[in-house]
Amino acid sequence: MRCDTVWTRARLLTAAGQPIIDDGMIAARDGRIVHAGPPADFEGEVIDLGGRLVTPGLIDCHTHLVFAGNRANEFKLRLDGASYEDIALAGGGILSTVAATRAASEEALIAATLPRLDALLASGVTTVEIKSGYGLTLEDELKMLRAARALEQRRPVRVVTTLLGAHALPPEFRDHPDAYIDEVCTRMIPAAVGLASAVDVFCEGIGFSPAQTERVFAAAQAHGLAVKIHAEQLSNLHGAALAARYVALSADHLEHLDADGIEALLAAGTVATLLPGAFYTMRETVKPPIEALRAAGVPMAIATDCNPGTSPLTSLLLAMNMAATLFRLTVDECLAGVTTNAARALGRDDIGTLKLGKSCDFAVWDCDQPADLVYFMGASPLHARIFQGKTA
Ligand code: DI6
Ligand code: FE
Repeated sequence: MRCDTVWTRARLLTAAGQPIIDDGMIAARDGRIVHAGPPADFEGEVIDLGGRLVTPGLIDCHTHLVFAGNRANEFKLRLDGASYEDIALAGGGILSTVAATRAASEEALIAATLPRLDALLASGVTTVEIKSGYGLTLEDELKMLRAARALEQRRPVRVVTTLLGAHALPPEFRDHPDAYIDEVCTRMIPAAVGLASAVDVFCEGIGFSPAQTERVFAAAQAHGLAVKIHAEQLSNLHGAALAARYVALSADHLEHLDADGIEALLAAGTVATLLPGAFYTMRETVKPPIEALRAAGVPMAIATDCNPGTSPLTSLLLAMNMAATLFRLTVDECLAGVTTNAARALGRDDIGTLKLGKSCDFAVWDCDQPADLVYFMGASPLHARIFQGKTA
């Protein structure tokens, strides 16, 4: 059968947890997979992969990749003993990135983000989720979302955008949090339709309350947008259970998730997204309840949470290593966390596995087993990245 491109001699992993197909073949037409499996009769441009490991393209399903400025100084202050909260209360933290991001043009944001995006692509990423959340005004939140979407014109990558207007209380609303939530619900969410596919909230003592979170979720659903949540990162406000009531795509962080929250996530089909980079950077001590999530069968995703404060991490491979080393996820769980379950955390059924009709996004690795991808830290064994059927 005619197709555009045929890749041969792959050690082919069509989906996390599946057996590897030695001498595997992938064929694509118009950027979609028309075959992924043992050798078959397909004609097209032939590319010999020389027995290298092939996995679905990796998906980083939770990042704050677009921002201006740098908070290495805060990293130094924390080494000198200051806490994340001390720094935030002194006007640093998220609000210092907000000031820099508001001052940056859309083009400057794109330029500042490209090196971080290139690092993710070098770790085999073909799809990346990018949140707003450092603008905190209608104009600046939309500027961030436009900058994120514009990255698709600069690099061969899929960008999925999320409105995170409820990331922090901006200085101009310092004493009026509910008025700011009004701004998010009545102005930002309607304006984000068409620019973002989901709405996220930082539900935390230093963020927004469950009641404020619920107002944002109701407004998102009224405008046909999916919801996600930063929940149970520093305390248990039962944000995950609230998100599950709104059939959230994912609940993220979850260090302080309890049994009721696990049950709610399972019932709603909401993905538990683990962010080990923030756990590591903040030197947290309470781990997410991995064994209970595993026993319950809640799908777990892994992401970098790349952001300038709590997770300055631009390697999804290292995020997998941290998930295995710190949280004791298995190799198969790590691979599923950055493919199958990451796609589900974005509400996407066209990516995450190498199956008929899906986008032909895959990574070719200079190694022969999935454990190599989780085990090594630092150098990326990426040999080639294929996005929509073309070598990227
Ligand atoms: N949780 C986090 O860890 C980041 N945002 C959030 O909701 C922190 C973002 C920052 O410090 O810039
Ligand atoms: Fe985050």
